[in-house]
Amino acid sequence: MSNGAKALIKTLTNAGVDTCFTNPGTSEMHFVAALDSSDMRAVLCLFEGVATGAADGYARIANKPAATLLHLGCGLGNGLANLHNARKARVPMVNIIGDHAIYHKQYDAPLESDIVTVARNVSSWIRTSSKTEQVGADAAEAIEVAQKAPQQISTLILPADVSWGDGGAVVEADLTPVIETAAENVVSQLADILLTRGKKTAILLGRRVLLEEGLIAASKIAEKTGAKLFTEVFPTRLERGAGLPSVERIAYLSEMASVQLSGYENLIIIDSAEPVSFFAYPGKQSYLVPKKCTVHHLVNPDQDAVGSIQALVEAVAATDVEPKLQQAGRPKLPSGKLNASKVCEAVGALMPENAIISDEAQTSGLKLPICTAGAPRHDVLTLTGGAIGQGLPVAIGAAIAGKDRPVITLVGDGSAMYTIQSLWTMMNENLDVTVIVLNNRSYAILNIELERVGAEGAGPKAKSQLDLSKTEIDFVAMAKGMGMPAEKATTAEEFNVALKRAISEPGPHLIDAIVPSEYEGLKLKVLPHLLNVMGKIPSPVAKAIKRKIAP
Ligand SMILES: Cc1ncc(C[n+]2csc(CCOP(=O)(O)OP(=O)(O)O)c2C)c(N)n1
Ligand SMILES: [Mg+2]
Repeated sequence: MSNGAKALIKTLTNAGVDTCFTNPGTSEMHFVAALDSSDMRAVLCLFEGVATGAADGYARIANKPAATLLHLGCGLGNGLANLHNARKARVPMVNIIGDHAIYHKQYDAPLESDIVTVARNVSSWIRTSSKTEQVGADAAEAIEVAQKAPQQISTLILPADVSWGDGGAVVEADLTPVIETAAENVVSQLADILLTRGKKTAILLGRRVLLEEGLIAASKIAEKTGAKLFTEVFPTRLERGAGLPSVERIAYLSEMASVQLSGYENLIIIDSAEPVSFFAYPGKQSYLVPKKCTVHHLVNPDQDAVGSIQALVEAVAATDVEPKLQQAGRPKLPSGKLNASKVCEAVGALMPENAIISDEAQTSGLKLPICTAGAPRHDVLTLTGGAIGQGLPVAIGAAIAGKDRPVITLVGDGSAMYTIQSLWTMMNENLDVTVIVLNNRSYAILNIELERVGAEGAGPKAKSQLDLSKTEIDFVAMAKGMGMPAEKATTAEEFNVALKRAISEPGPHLIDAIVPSEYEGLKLKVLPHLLNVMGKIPSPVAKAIKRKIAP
C-alpha cells in the first residue's frame, strides 16, 4: 500500500520525469519524505522563479519534462514569470503544487488562496487530485499532456491529505508519440510557391525546426529554391556553429525586423508565430509582415514539424542538394578597456566544444550571434517570453539536462538580480556553469525604449528608474557569499584570463564584466531617429544599417 506522494513520484519517474526542481513548504512534506525511496533527482531552488526557469532550461535540452514542486498559490505565483517564458517556449513541464488538506480549506487559513486562478495564466491543463486513489492516474495524464505535441505546462494540485493518504496506485503514462505530418496538399502547395520563379519567398523557422535535422532540411530547400531563411527573434533552442546551417535571426527592434522582411511576397512559417512587434509604438506597425506578403503555415503545433519539413524537401526535389554549412572561424581575443562587444568576442574566441549558451545579455549581447557564428557547434537558449530573470535559472536546468556539457550564461546586471538565488543552486549542485554578468549599471534597454515610445517630459526622476549606478551592485561579493569563485573584469585582458579559467575549471564561476552601456550619449539620441527613417530609405541601405547595428 502506497501513500499518494509515493504513487505520484513513482508515476513520474516511470515516465522518465526523474528531475524535480523544488521549493517546498509544509503542505509538500509527504512528497519531500517520499523522495528518499525514489529515483527522483531533487534540486532545491531558493526562489520559485529559479525552480520554474530551471525546469524550462531542463526541458529545452532534455526534450522531456522536469517536475517542479511549489508551495500553494503563493509559491506558484512567485514562479509565474518563468512559467510564462516556458509557455512561450512551448516546453513540456509538470508542476506539482501542494495545497492544504481538503477539510482545512474551509477555514481560510493564512496560506489559503485560489491556486487555479494563478495557474490558468500559464497552464491549460489544471487538475486538483481529490482522492489518493486517483493521484497516479492524474499524474500520468499530466505527463501525457505535457509531453505530447503541442507540448505544454500541466499543473497538478496536490492537497496534503491526498498526498499522505493511503491507497495510491502507480499508473503508466502513455507516451506513444503522435506522428501526423502536414497534409499532402499543404506540402505540395508550399512546394509550388517555393518553385515559382520570380517570386521572392522567405521561410521563418521556429521552435522544433531549429535543431540540426530541421536546419539541414531548411538549408536544402533554400539552396534549391533561393528562398531566404530566418529564425524567430527568441528561439527556444537554436543549434548553431561550425558545420551547421547559419540562419539569420529576426531582430528584436521591430523597425529592423521590418527591414529584414521587406520585399518578400511569400512568407512560409514553419512552427513559429507570425512576426509582430514586442510592443506598440506610436505611428509604427505592430504586425511586421509586409502588406503585399502572403503568409503560409506548414504545420500546426500538434503536427510533426521535422517530418513535415522533410516532406517539403522531397516535394521541392532537394533531397540530394547540399546544405550550406557555416565555416569554422573565431574572432581574435580582444584587448584594451572592456566593453560588451569585446565580451562577445572573447566568448566567441574561447567557447568550448558542445557548449550551451543561455543568453539574457539584453543590449550587451547584440554582437553575440556574429561573434559565435563560426565557433564550435553549440545550442543557444533565449528569452522566449520576454519576462526577464530567466537566463540564470535556465542555465541550471540546461546544465543538469546536458550532463557533461559546459554552460555559459550571459546576463544583464538588471536581469541577473531577478533570480540571483540561482547562484546558490549552481554551487549546491556543483554545475559547470560560467556566469557572465554584463554589468553596465543600467536598465540600458529601457533608456532606448524611453526614447522610442516618444514619452515626453522624462527628467531625472524618470531616468533614475532605469539607473542602477547610484548603488553599485558587487556581483563578485554576492557570488562569493554563496561560495562561488568569482572575479571582476574591467579590461579585455582581465576578462580573457577569467573566462579561460572559468571554462577550464569544472564547477560554477562568475565573472562581473564591467562594461559601458552600448547606447548612451549621442548614440542613444540618434538611434530612435535612425529607426524612424529605416522604413523610408532604400532597402539595401536600410539592410546595411541593420547589419551594422544588430548583425
Ligand atoms: C518580468 C519583467 N519585468 C520587467 C521587465 C522590463 N524590462 C525589460 S528589460 C529590463 C532591464 C534589463 O536590464 P539589464 O538586464 O541590465 O540589461 P540592459 O538593458 O542593461 O542591457 C526591464 C526591467 C521585463 N521585461 N520583465
Ligand atoms: Mg544592464
